[in-house]
Amino acid sequence: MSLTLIHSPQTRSSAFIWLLEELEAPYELKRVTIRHAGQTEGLDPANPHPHGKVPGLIHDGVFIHEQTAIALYLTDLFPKNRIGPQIGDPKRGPYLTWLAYYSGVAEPAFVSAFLKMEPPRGTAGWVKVDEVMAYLIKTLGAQPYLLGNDFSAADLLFGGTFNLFSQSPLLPKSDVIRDYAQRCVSRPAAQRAQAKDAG
Ligand SMILES: N[C@@H](CCC(=O)N[C@@H](CS)C(=O)NCC(=O)O)C(=O)O
Repeated sequence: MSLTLIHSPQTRSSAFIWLLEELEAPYELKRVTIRHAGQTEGLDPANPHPHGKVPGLIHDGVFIHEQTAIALYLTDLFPKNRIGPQIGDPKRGPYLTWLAYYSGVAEPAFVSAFLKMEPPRGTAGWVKVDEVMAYLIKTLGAQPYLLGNDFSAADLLFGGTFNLFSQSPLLPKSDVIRDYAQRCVSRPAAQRAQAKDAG
C-alpha cells in the first residue's frame, strides 16, 4: 500500500501526521509550499489540490482532499486502533456528525471571527463562534471526548485546533476547552507527530 500525505509544516496538515501516527499507518510525507495571504500568491505545481491547499492524501494513486474526508477515509482504512467508529457502531452517527460539524460549522465560525466578517445570525447555515463554543463547552464539560469516554479522530480536529489557538483572544478562556486540548495533544502519537512536522 502506498500512502502520501501532502503537507506543509504548522498548518492544518500537521494534524494528519498525528492521525497517521495514531493509526500506525505506513506513510510518506510530501512537503509543498502553500499561499500565505499577502506574501505568496503562486500555486505549488507539486501539490495536486485544486486550490493549492493542504492536507491532501494520495492512496495508491487516488487523491483525497478536505480534512474531514481524509479523517474518515483513514479511520475506515485502518480500523484497528478504533479511533473512528465503523458502520454498525452506535457511535458512527455521532462521529460523522462531529466531522461534518467541524468543516461545515466550526471552521467557518472560527475563520469568520478571525476575519471579523461575521454575517448576522440566521444567515445561510452559518453559526456565530460564541454559539459553537458554548455547545462544545457544554459537551466537553460533561464527558472527556466528543463521543464520550473514548478519543476519536473528531477530537484530533477539534483538540488540535484548540491547541493551535490556545493563546488566541478569539476563543473564550475556558478551562474545559484548555483541559480538553491538553488531553488530546498529550497523546504519544501527537507528540511523535510534532517531532515529524517540520523535520
Ligand atoms: N477546506 C480545506 C481547508 C484547508 C486549508 O485551508 N489549508 C490551509 C493550510 S492551514 C492552506 O492550505 N492554505 C493555503 C491557501 O489557502 O491557499 C480542508 O478542509 O482541507
